[in-house]
Amino acid sequence: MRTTWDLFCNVVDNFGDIGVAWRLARGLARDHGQAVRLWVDDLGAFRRIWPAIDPEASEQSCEGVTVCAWRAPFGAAEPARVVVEAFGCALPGAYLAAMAGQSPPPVWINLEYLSAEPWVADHHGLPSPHPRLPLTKHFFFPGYSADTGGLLVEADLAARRAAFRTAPASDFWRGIGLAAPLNDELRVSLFAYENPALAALLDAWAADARPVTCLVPEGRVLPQIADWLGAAGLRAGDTHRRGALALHVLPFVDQDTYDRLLWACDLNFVRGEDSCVRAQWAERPLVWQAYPQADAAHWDKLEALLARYTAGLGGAAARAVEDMWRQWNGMPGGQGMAACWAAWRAQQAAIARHAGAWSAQLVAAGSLAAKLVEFAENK
Ligand code: TRH
Repeated sequence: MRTTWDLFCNVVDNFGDIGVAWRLARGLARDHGQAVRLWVDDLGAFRRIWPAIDPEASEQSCEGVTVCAWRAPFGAAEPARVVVEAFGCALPGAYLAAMAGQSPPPVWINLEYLSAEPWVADHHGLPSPHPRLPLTKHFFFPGYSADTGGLLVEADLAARRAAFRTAPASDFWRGIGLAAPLNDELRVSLFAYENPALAALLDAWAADARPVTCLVPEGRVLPQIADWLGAAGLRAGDTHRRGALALHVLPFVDQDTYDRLLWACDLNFVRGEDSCVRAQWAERPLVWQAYPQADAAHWDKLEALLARYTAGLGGAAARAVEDMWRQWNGMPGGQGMAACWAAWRAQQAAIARHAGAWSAQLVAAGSLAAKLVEFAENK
């Protein structure tokens, strides 16, 4: 049944809020035939991940979704049957009042951040009655097991990824201005926050016995890389070589092209939430930098995902993954990046095999959009 949905997204910082909200909106519209309105308060940030977005338009249609500028004061809008606030962004007061005036009231869902921690399953779906209004909000937790809200995944993701793998790799690389990799070359994508471990990682790549090509989308790590190179600054299109390492700065690309970059690379450094999930679907090894939190709560998140991810790996390969992720996230007790990189390199083949198996296993968590539709229908 075609149901109306309003999704609200407040862009706090970075691209994760809009990245997740846009992927969900597209999935609900395309894979589930829902009528989706997406309210976004920063269309400029949205345009970075989806260049077709017009940052000036109050309302526009894109990929089957009605995209609305969320501005203050919020004008009159009839609430949809299902209302999703992404990551606890507070709904406009006038809209909330309009929801309370409906009979029956809309299904109201707060989409939470993704975590692999075990407590997520116990909290998924819990209701929270509004203190004054006749409305109940439900907490919807994405997660890595079947008893959570699952993961964002499109119905045709596996087919698109398989088609990509059968096309000549050189087509993709040419499209982003690069030659196809040499036989013994390692291609790495690097999407990261500022990171004290970065210089040591670049040192390790420059000292590698085989060529390492690092592709860095424009963003927060460029000043640190420029410092390491002794360059005045970096921008898209720049290329630098140090020892075995070739560094290319890429423009920030749209979400679908970024997916293809992840599918094409041998190793992906990712961060936050959405790119981490996309790297897992890519069937390629990944190193995750969790979004840093003041009380180091992100280390718990990191350990929880590591525990799941390495469970089916075992032995030296599991240790190499654990050590590398912990070192990259600044956890105490590591043996240094040079040793981590050497160990990771030695286990690369096993880690690469595991990446494919992990991606296949991940399907059991279920599709977040499908589970959200089912959840809303049951309410
Ligand atoms: O940008 P992020 O660091 O977002 C973070 C996290 O989501 C974090 O959990 C949240 O609390 C914080 O924001 C506020 O990382 P993330 O989640 O990977 O989002 C990046 C998005 O950008 C993702 O949808 C992929 C997309 N992207 C592109 O479209 N093109 C690109 O070139 C790159 C590098 C990324």
